[in-house]
Amino acid sequence: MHPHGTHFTRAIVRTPSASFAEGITTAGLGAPDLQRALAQHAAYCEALARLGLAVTTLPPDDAHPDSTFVEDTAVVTERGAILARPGAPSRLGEIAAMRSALEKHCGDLAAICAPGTLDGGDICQAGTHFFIGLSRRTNSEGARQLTLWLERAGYTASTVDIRDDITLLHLKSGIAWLGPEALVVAESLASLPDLAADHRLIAARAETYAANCVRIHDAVLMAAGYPALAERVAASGLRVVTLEMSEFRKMDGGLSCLSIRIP
Ligand code: CIR
Repeated sequence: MHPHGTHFTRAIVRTPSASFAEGITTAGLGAPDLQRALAQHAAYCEALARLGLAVTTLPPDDAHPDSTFVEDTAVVTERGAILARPGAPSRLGEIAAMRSALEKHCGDLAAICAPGTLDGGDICQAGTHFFIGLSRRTNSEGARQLTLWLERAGYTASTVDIRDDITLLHLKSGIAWLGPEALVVAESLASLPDLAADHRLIAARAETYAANCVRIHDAVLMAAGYPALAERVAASGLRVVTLEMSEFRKMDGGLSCLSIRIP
């Protein structure tokens, strides 16, 4: 048995659109190459399939350049799913397609309502507990609504305020729960008491990008090119699978945000 939050049967992804380079970014790494992004996306989907997940691919949506970052549009748990309400106005229109896609697999959906905002990238499931990042995208009202919903489902939740950390877009840009074996934490968040835990793996500043990784079954999907963290994850007993993420990084996207994973 895999711990809660690490076992999945299905994933929803969305192919990057021709407008991908017009999405929001602060990375300063130059424009992404669409062909390369498509190839990296295909390899990502293949990795999910190899882990046994049925992958549903939504068609590209030119009107929403950031729509390949599907994770931000919903929070899916073993006990139901809730639609998010992205904090960036240009991304609000991404929810409709996700609603139809998710309804097929998760039944009735709850939803975060205005004035709440919440990006799925701010939500980190750690077993039956959820860390909710308060960020430039997720406000306290969004966090409050999600907390109520999670508590009703029998989970616990706590907030982690990352608004002072200009290096991180979302909470999960800086942490990943890999099961009881390890909580990956970016060095810039390491002093936060909310994230004190046994078995922490601190990602050095030069490897912050790799702190956004995803455990699926006994494997951890990690961005390629960050050997120190990869070695430490492997030493915790999990199998590391690396994926090229350069074009998504240019658009501030982490590895987790390219999929919604469904238990
Ligand atoms: C945005 O700024 O919303 C997108 N360009 C990137 C979103 C990345 N999402 C994530 O890491 N969960």
